[in-house]
Amino acid sequence: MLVARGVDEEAQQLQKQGALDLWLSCQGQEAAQVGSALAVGAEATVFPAYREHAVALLRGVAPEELLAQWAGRTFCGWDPRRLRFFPYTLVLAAQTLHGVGYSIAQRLQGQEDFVVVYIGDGATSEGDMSEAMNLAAVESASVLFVCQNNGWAISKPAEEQMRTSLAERARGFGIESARVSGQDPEAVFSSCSRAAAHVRQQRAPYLVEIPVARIHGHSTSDAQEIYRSREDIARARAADPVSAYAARLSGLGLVDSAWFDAVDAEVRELRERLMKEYA
Ligand SMILES: Cc1ncc(C[n+]2csc(CCOP(=O)(O)OP(=O)(O)O)c2C)c(N)n1
Ligand SMILES: [Mg+2]
Repeated sequence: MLVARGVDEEAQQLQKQGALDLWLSCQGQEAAQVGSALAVGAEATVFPAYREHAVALLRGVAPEELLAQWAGRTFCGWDPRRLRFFPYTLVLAAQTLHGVGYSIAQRLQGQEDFVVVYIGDGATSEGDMSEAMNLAAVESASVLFVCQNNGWAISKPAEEQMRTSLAERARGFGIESARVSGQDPEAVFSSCSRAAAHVRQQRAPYLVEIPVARIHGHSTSDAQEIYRSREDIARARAADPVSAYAARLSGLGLVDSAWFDAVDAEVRELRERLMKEYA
């Protein structure tokens, strides 16, 4: 979570300097991403949206590779097949059908068919998501949908896009589901571990909805202060899962200042590498 935060901070800086064209921050969503990515394990094939930077880093995407697309150097940046981490998909919800189709095709060929699809709350309004959920349900596809609900589709609040939770909507398609706070990585890990076990054992889809607090604007091209109240932004900052989890582990005596210093040094080195490559 700390490494993802550092890479995200550096990418935002590089965008300000003009080295990147755009950056979509994952700050506030690290616990949801790390907890879910660790729970599903290395065999799962992941179909991300475009903000899953902590998942990408855990799958083995190098920070330089992660930034390449946003510098306009490539359409992807990493090897999707080797890492089992598909390219970021900016066409909202297209990855849901890619993921379900991939899982079905893998099963037909007798190959590993466990797929994880990440999606935002706003993108679930796309027809593709409904098609993907229905197809996954009727084909009993081994797909885990992970919806990070950060409450916003750019400036459109989630309350204006849906009348039920995503977890409830999934059940309407015949997909079992759970809802777990994205504040605590361990709670996310437990919930997603149970969900992954369900997908593997039942060979059936599952959806986990994870409410998260988006700390920054939608992207570096967005000024969230225009449409979002100061209190709401302050609440998101105060609920920061990275500092909360760091404080909790310190309080329990599980990590000490030497451990934090070592992580800091690792993050500094990564940031310097990124500066050299892109600035
Ligand atoms: C098909 C399509 N329509 C519209 C857009 C423009 N767009 C980009 S991101 C976004 C909001 C998505 O919100 P959400 O799914 O909640 O993801 P978040 O950015 O909050 O992580 C929109 C409308 C797009 N990229 N693709
Ligand atoms: Mg959103």
